[in-house]
Amino acid sequence: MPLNLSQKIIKEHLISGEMTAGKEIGIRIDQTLTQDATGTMAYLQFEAMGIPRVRTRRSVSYVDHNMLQTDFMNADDHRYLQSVAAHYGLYFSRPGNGICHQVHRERFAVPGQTLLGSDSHTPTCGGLGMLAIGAGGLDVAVAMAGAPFYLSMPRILGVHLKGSLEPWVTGKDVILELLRQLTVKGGVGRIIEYFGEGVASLSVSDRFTITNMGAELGATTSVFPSDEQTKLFLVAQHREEEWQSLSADRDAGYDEVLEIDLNRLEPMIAQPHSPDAVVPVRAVKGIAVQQVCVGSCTNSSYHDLAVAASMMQDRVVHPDVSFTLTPGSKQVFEMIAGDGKTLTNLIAAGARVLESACGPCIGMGQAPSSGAVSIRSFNRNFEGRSGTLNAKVYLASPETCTACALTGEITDPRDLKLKVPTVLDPGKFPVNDNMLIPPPRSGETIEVIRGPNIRPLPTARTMPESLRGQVLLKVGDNITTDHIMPAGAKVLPLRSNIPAISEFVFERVDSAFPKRAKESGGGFILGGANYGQGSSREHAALAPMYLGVMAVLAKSFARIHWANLINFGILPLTFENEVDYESINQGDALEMPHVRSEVESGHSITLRNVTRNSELKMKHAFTRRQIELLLAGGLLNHIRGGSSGN
Ligand code: MIC
Ligand code: SF4
Repeated sequence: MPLNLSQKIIKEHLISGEMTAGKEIGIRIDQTLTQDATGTMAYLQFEAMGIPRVRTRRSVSYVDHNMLQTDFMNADDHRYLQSVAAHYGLYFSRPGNGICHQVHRERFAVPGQTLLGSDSHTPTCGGLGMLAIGAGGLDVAVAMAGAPFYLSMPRILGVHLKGSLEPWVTGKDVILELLRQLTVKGGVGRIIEYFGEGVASLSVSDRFTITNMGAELGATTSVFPSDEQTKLFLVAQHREEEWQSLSADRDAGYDEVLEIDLNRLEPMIAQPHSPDAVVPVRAVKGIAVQQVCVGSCTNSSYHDLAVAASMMQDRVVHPDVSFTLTPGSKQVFEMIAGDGKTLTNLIAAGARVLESACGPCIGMGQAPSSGAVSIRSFNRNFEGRSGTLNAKVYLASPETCTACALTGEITDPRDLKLKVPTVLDPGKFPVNDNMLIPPPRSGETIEVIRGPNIRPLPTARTMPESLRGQVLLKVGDNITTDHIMPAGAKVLPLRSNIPAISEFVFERVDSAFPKRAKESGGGFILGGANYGQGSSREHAALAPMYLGVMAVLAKSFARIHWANLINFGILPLTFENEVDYESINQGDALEMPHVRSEVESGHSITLRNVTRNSELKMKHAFTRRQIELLLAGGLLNHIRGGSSGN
């Protein structure tokens, strides 16, 4: 039977299950990545498994999120990560070496291999023909231990690309158009596979932008064929031997197909506060802009920065605008510094060049002024994520961003009538891996150094026969993990300290939540559709667990968060009858009298609303493996209990 590319890679890595959409499969993981904000937890969990050395082909620990060192906490975490990497046999990418997804694509991604990363934008490497999936840190820790990664077999959505992009239209506009059409829920349970004659016209930088932001569709991952462009990129990275040609079989089918005519696209922009609130730039032109940021793992390649610099040449940033640029990696930084014009032009134009890291994307500095309009080349514009609650963040291509920085208002770059920048990637990138520390041959004697901010992992209790508690919070649709567990410069340093970080759970939604949860001895959360979209941060499950949350009752869940809840022993349940959502209110006392036996034996769970004296049914789609985890109180308990957990 002819296979599409996703099926081919999955088949090659399949350890258990069959490739039928919706059925659980287990796949072998070749590579893993972590970043510092999720990595400390992942390595604490890995350590708890008692395995002497990682069992993957390549595992890399990056430091890119928690880069502001305003006290000892982040620096201590960096030191812990460096020592733990050496001890257990991982590559360590030092702070300053760049954003994990940018560095990984440059130095490690291999077409046809699998990658599991504790960051939701791990699918970026799908731009190079990899099957790259984001997951919670605990799942990544388990993969580092050599166990398979389990997921339900996604549906494969084929995106047929036709034609080629017009000047000033970019990969960012392709993915923004897809977000416009499919919304932030449109990719859930799907792999987005690109095919067709339009693929060849897209540079690998454009492909990476598209696969990166496929995360915003809620997709499991996105993947491009590995072709001549891929080869050129790997040759330029001095890694030609890792290239292989990969694409779907000629007559392969897809579960669904969508067509995009690249020639018909125009510059697009996502409006506040969701990546799918997309309109053409011209529809919102003229809105005054106070900040512009080019960077993040979506758009911080050499190409992106060189285009911005060429547009800024002999011009100056508009007086009302603060314009920041972030080179995605040290390699990109060296290139903009070394080509004799990019960095010089940017500095001369008044741009603020930041260190290679996530920076403003995760609220690590550069919070906009009150009520400011900020135009960013990033991938997420959730409310408050920038660090300023009432800022209005828009997402657009580096070209559109730079046009706004020049004029001080939202501007379609085509309207500036500038010469179209011609930036070609060099035939050879400057490769200097001196900030990547390879794993030592044996790490046993290397001491793992823990600072006082690294606190022991909290443990979950096994599932009791019945659960009783009140609805601690009722929320609507599309609640993000940024709502549940905010990031930013104040909260991120507490990622290794669950008791401390749990004080911030739902801070921007209802700051009294942690106190209420503790005083009531735990309880339930009531959610709408697509609950937990966005980041892979398992703290959005771990911290609520610490506060006593026993179950989340929602209309539907985002994949990674759903898996994280299960991993930490919190029941994610959906309504048998969605209208029941309306009948439950915050503060209602609920009871699941036979939850343990019902989870064990079927798919339906009885929920009593004690306050309203009514009864309804919840359901779940757990596999046998997940049921065992839940009964044990989560994956770590399950592993410690003697079973492999997998
Ligand atoms: C994000 O973009 O939200 C993050 C910060 O990279 C997260 C990971 C995290 O919360 O540490 C992600 O996307 O998974
Ligand atoms: Fe970092 Fe932003 Fe990318 Fe997340 S989305 S990995 S915070 S640059």
